[in-house]
Amino acid sequence: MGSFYRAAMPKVRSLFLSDIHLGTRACQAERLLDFLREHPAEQTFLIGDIVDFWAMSRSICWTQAQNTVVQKLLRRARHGERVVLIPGNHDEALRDYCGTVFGEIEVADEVVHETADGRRLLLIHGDQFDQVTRHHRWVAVLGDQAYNLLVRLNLWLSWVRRKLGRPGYWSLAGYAKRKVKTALNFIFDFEESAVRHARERGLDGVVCGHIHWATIRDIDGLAYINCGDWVDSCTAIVEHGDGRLELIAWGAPAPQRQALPAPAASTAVEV
Ligand SMILES: [Mn+2]
Repeated sequence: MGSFYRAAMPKVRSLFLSDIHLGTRACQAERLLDFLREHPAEQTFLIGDIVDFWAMSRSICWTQAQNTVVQKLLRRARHGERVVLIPGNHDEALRDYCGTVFGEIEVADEVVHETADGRRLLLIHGDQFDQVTRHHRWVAVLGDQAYNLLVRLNLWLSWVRRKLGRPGYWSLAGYAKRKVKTALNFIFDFEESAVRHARERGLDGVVCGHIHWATIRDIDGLAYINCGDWVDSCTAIVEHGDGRLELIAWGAPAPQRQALPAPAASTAVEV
């Protein structure tokens, strides 16, 4: 019965997903199922952190919807769609299986994908480019509103310090701002490193995940593409029949996110 709808729905050429973080409470499995239903594809690339073994070692949250996500992906592979799993750092246990096939899903460390318009893109999770905080927790980023709140909080704090007779001036907002700058530098370093790697390999660009910040950008003539995540922003990259790549935000109700030149702070999940 589902096949009727599937036949009616035009297939996209490729689907790129990353950072689904199955096994965590934050995973937006229902929205992903909804997205998958609307986007049959000739090939599906799962670009890392699909199952969050790190989080699961602390506590497991495995819902029916998450189960269905796995079933739907296996079903795609069974029905002749190409499905490739590229492990990330949260599912690095699967890296031992690179080069093998299970349930008709290929497991690979990385893939060089050629788009319909002939561009060669490196598909890789991206933790390999995360030099700054490679083994550290993600830096939470504060938005404008939080910043304004801090400015006001700081006025109060200064008053308290004066009352207590503490000399000097210490800016809480300034401190927060430096933290944000550090986080942004981290992202720029990551993007540059990814693109540099693709260039050294003679490729036209890179499709990755890991930092939970979806984008399609041109960096020095190369394509930098990030799939985003399914714990907060619910984003995916789609390749159409003509090779055009599109970033799809699946019903993300966050207009303030655009005003903020920082990644959506994924509260529960570290990269
Ligand atoms: Mn990751």
